[in-house]
Amino acid sequence: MNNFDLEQELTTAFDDDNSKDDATPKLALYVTPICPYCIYVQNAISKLGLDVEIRNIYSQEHFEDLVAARNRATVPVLLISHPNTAPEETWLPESMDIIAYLTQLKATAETN
Ligand SMILES: N[C@@H](CCC(=O)N[C@@H](CS)C(=O)NCC(=O)O)C(=O)O
Repeated sequence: MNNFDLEQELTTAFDDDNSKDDATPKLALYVTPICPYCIYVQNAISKLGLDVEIRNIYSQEHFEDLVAARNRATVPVLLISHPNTAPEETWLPESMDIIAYLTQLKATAETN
């Protein structure tokens, strides 16, 4: 995700036309328990105090969803779901990009 896409994501997430509850994206992080990059992202999530569902890909269902979406099983990947806008889902890989997105999401939420 480049800076423009990131900005679009954040703008969509807190669009004035939507109520805050409807506009807030639902977040799920695909991980394995032994992946250091995943632990790194989960520590950042804890520090930011964000509500992110953790999906362990040792579960067949989560593994299949991840591979279907990305054609690979590399983790961590953040699934960003917008219930009311298109595109409905964004799969964001790369631990540093995930943390950058979540940090900006938190900052944007605090200023709204
Ligand atoms: N540059 C990536 C590295 C991610 C990575 O190497 N993940 C490992 C686990 S720690 C993995 O999923 N390896 C298995 C694979 O790529 O199929 C990041 O920072 O997120």
